[in-house]
Amino acid sequence: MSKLIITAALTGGFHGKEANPNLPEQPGEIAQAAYDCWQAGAAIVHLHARDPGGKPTCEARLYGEIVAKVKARCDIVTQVSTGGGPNLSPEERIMAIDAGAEMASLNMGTMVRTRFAENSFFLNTRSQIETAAKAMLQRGIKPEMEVYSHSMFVDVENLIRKNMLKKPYYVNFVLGMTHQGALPGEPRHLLSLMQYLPADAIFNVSGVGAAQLPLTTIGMLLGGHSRVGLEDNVFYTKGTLAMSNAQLVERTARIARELGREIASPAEARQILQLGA
Ligand code: KMH
Ligand code: ZN
Repeated sequence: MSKLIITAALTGGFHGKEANPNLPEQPGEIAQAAYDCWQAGAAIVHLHARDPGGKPTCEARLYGEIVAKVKARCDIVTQVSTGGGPNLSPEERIMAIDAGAEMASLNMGTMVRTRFAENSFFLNTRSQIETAAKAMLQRGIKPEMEVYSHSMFVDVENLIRKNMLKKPYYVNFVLGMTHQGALPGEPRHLLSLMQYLPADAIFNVSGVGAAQLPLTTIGMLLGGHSRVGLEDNVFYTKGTLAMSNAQLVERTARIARELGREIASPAEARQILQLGA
């Protein structure tokens, strides 16, 4: 197995400090959290931007400030979100790719929210996905394809067939979202989703809420990579809020070492994912 790439998802586009006061929202605290996660073993940082009032935004200037601040602190791989938040349109969300990051998320299908703007669409049509993939390819940005259910592999295959992706194809299984169209955070879904991975794909596992620890641990045993952080889960254990994103990264690194899986540095992650190739 390759070394384990740990991704830290610090902020997200939904809950904020009301859910956990340690969740970083503003550029300075996001850069500090990225640095702490880098020291704890994270090789990639998944970034969302918030305006001064804490509202999700994909404004390139603000995103650019965050990416620059993070790069000034350490060599962690920067990954911006094009998922944004429930208040943002696909056209607004794609602006994030001009923030100067090495990677960006690419959500591989449309779902309906059942919380946070209930019954609104998390819109990702095939043409929007293709437009985003082409824009990332032109900029040398590596997409992380966010896959929430089996049917989204139709769009993964579509991008591959149309040469809009470079190998290795990077798939992040996101399990446990409450959106209609997403799969619950259960190991059986992870095992079945893995059957759909195309050749030349590398996978990562993200679990939302209580699913984060068990699913990311199973994922690392299956040869995958792991994403943890307050974006996906604000608790350390049942009823106990996590002290920081770094605390969640430290635990995942500790578990991996106990399981005999070494941790990839940012430089090693760039090699494994062939960033900039
Ligand atoms: N909210 C996560 C569960 C994105 O930012 O584009 C999935 C995500 C998507 O992080
Ligand atoms: Zn995100």
